[in-house]
Amino acid sequence: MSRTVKLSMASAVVRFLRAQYIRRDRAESRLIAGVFGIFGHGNVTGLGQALEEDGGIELPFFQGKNEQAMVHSAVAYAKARRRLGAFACTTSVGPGATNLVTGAATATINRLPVLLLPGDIFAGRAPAPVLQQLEFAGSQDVSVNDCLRPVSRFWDRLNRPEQILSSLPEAMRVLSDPAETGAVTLALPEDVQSEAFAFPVQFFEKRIYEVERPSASAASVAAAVGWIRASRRPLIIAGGGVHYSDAAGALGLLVSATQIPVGMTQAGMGSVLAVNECSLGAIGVTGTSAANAIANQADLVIVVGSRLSDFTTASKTLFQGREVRFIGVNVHPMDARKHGALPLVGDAKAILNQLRRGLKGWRVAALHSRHVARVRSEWARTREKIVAAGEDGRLSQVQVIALLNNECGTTGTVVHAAGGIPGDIHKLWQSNASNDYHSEYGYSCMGYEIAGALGVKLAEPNRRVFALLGDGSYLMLHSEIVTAVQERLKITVVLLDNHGYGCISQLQRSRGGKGFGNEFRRREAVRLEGPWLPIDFPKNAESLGARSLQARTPAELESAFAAARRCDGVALIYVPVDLRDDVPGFAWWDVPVSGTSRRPSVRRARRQYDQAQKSQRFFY
Ligand SMILES: Cc1ncc(C[n+]2csc(CCOP(=O)(O)OP(=O)(O)O)c2C)c(N)n1
Ligand SMILES: [Mg+2]
Repeated sequence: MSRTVKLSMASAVVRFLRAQYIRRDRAESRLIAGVFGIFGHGNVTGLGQALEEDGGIELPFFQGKNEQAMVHSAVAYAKARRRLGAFACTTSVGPGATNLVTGAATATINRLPVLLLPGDIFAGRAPAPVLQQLEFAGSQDVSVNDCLRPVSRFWDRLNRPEQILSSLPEAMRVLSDPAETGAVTLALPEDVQSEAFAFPVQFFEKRIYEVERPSASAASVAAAVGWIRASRRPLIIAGGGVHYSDAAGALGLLVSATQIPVGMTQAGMGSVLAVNECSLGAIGVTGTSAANAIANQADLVIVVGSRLSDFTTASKTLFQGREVRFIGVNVHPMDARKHGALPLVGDAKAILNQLRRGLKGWRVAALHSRHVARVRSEWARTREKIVAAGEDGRLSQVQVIALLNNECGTTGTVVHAAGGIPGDIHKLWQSNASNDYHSEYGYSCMGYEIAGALGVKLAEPNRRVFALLGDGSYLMLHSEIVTAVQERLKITVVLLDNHGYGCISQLQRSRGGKGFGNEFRRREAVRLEGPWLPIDFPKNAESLGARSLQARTPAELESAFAAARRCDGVALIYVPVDLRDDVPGFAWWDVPVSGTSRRPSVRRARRQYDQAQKSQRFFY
């Protein structure tokens, strides 16, 4: 008989998590690096007690201020760690648990590991309905935690302490598997957390989850090599999978050997640096003129680690080459086969090395390289014009981006997620380091930025970390400023205030609409068309413990950066900017315009929409 130890179920969870490790390429680290938490009656005497007694330095506790934000921090941590480490998030029952849903979706869509441990209603049901229990008349086997099922890659409710013996190893398998990973939810009924049970001692021994680097089959690599050798205008799309698999080096070698140009998705930025003569920068709806011109005529697109979202494919209008075909390099078979691609299923680094060996001695035609050089220099000239200072001397959003790009150099990382910023920064950013650009554009979740910056700083303490966000995102979720102050984490928040949901307002107007519901104005008569709301963002940040700085001109921004550099804690740089759309776009985005309207501008926009839709292509 195996030896046992009597523990509360919550203590057993904590002791188990402390002993889990992840390893890739012989580098080993803790799979669960720490726990974010907010306590309530649903977890304080269970998991809270267990963390206090058994967490130790191996499982440090960080106090969240909003459950959604905790998951954002955890997502950002996992992304910065290239999935070689994750955080757990513990919550109470009810609202604490449902606040996790948006964070869980953010994790899952970005394929990033996060362990969610919401408290749940009593398994024993004696006091039912417990405080915050939403009852379902048709079943007593449902709680609000079931909302987490469709946004989780693994979901379980542990109604008996011994269920963790089978459930926790499965949860760890999913967290550490590159193809399966995402949010993993273990709902922990509050009575079960506290229940004592004799667990086998062996359960708490060290376990290592090895992240393998599976290669693609020789036959599929040979077929892909044949396609590439036969191509005249090939293009590589680098997505987040390049970073997750730590494959930027392998991509660099392939590209320098073959001269195939590279366009990058939001998640793939930094895969090749701006100085690389094969870098076309951003691709897609928010892409550069260079990347989109090459994509438009490509006869072969090699997609590496991308989900091919509508922003990357310009809603399926980007690839107009008559006989264009696709090769899909991806650890997930679903993504590898998108656009009817020849699938190379496996690890990006391993497969890029296979392709390089297969392509030995081959490089793209000189004609293609000359075309790439031409569109690159055209784009460089266009970019210069876009970021040039305006005549009024006031800072614009694009100038802030260009100056922040300089400020980051090789040692800083920008974190962004939603609003007008992602589009402009994707197009204009010039990566000086592979990890200088952290975008959450899978879910593009407002409010990710500051919490995300905190997560990046925990993962990469030696980097300078900047959260770049709009006033709307700030208003939605800035509470983790307090957590950063609490943890003495140095982060710099750059807040661009355009008095509203600017990018949505621009979208509305660009589709023939009148400004409606997107500006931060007081109500006048029936509409929000009165004076601007007097929001004092610098004071708000200061009240939370941040140092506030302001900048209205490029010179003021430079000195604010210098002051932020000297500041040990959280600094907020407040920059008022205009609500204007002067950055050119080089691709279409499918946003349906009303089929009928009293406004002539909307009817015109609908005709343009119908026309543009004709360029959509489907590949099987
Ligand atoms: C949680 C969430 N709610 C709504 C949206 C839709 N949305 C995208 S951008 C945006 C406006 C963001 O405003 P702000 O942060 O000020 O940036 P701006 O558009 O002004 O640049 C909205 C409402 C979203 N992406 N995320
Ligand atoms: Mg705004």
